[in-house]
Amino acid sequence: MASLRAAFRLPGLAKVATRHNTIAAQAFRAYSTKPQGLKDRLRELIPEKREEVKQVKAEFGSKVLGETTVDMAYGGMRGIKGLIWEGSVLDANEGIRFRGKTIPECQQELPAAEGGSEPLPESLFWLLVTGEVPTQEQVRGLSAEWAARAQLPAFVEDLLDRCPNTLHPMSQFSLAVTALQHESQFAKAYQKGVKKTEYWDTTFEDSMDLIAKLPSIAGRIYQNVFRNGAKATPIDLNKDYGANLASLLGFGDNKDFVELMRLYLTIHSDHEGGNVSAHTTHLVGSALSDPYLSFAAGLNGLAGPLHGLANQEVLRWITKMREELGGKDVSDETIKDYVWKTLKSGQVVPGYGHAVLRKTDPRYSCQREFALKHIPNDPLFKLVSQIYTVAPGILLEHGKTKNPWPNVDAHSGVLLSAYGLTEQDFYTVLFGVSRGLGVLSQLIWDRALGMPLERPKSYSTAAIKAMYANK
Ligand code: CMX
Repeated sequence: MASLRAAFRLPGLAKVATRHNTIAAQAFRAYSTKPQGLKDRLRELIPEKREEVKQVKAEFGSKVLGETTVDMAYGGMRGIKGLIWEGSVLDANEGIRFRGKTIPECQQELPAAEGGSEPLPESLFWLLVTGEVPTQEQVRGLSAEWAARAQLPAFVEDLLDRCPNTLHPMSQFSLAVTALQHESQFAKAYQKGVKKTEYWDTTFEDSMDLIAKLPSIAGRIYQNVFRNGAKATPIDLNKDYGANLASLLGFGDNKDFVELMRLYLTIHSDHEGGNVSAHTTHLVGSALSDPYLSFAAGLNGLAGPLHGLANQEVLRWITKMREELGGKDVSDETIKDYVWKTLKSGQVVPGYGHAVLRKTDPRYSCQREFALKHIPNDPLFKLVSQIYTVAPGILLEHGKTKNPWPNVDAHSGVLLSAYGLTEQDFYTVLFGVSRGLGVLSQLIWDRALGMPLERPKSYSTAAIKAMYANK
């Protein structure tokens, strides 16, 4: 409760509070009748978890997790087991489980919005933080709390408004998150000498503020870059996170798009600890950089074409294929030729392959299910489905990639595009909004468990030769 009161005292929020005073008061009253907020539950769980980790270290601390070969060190540390990540675990064949639950299980068990069927991202965040499925009331409380914290400080709005339209949306996103560091309660508490055991408290507050503000940042970038700075619908304190994001983008009236946002934000949130955006956020956070600086670093990693930017690249790649065909029908043969052309020119086929997965990504499959339900006749969806039947065979024949199957990014763009969100350069920003839920829930636990500075050992090639040559 204290956290929500604090949120109402934030300088940025004061301006909105004037505008939405009545609604805010209603939201706060509604929230204050809730039995238990997320922070209260977390406060209860932390001592239990600290004890559990202490026991695990005492009992299993000397067990061997895996061996590291020279190839692994040169090969992007693929397969090296050296991280702890509480929210999710990725199985190469089955795909992701969030706190032990598969995506279909989350779709079944996590609270949805009234009249909706997709899980609310709020409920997934609760699950990631606590390991527990929240009640409808707890989820509503979280929606209200995030809506109440969503307002950006004026200087961040100005900063975004001054960015040239030609600056990539992901760079603007990272810039805005870095600038929000001005608000960090963790950084201020650290300067005042807060005790290590209390780090989690302000990390939680910063994470909640940051997650709450991500849709506002994304909406402002979208309106500025693609809608000539049109005024977006303001945050509605009675709406959920996905619905507010949809409104800020200008698609709030389309209930299917709102449902898509809820699903999208849920499935892109977390993919265990070793992927670039998650690992980077964790690594930078281990230096006790606050949640804003840590997440901005993670976003910069997400903006790489081998990671999150692949969702933008997939649509570019498909658009280029259509252009090259000059209006002729796309057949299996033309797709084959185009995939081979891509491979022979030394480029990757975007949306295919994965560093861990060895089967079709369940995040791809559930987006396909959504498309079959809502947009079965969309021409681009049909084309993406056709590519799915052709590309894996060619990647297998090519023989390089260990996983010829599609990943999450092969499908997200076609869904967005079907509802009119056609600006591909923006797609990774939506991935970034969702990724905040996963990496920040872990950062809270990193602080609660006192995770130390991350500092693996590296060697030079000369050192490797000296270790093993002639031995
Ligand atoms: N197209 C062409 N070649 C591919 C390929 C693809 N889709 N996927 C892998 N390969 C190549 C690799 O580049 C590598 O080639 P070299 O030996 O010449 O370096 C070889 O196959 C072996 O790679 P791998 O072990 O199968 O895959 P990695 O773990 O090295 O890389 C990934 C994983 C995702 C970077 C890679 O599959 C790829 O580049 N895919 C296309 C980009 C993409 O969709 N990225 C999004 C991933 C999901 C996400 O993070 O959002």
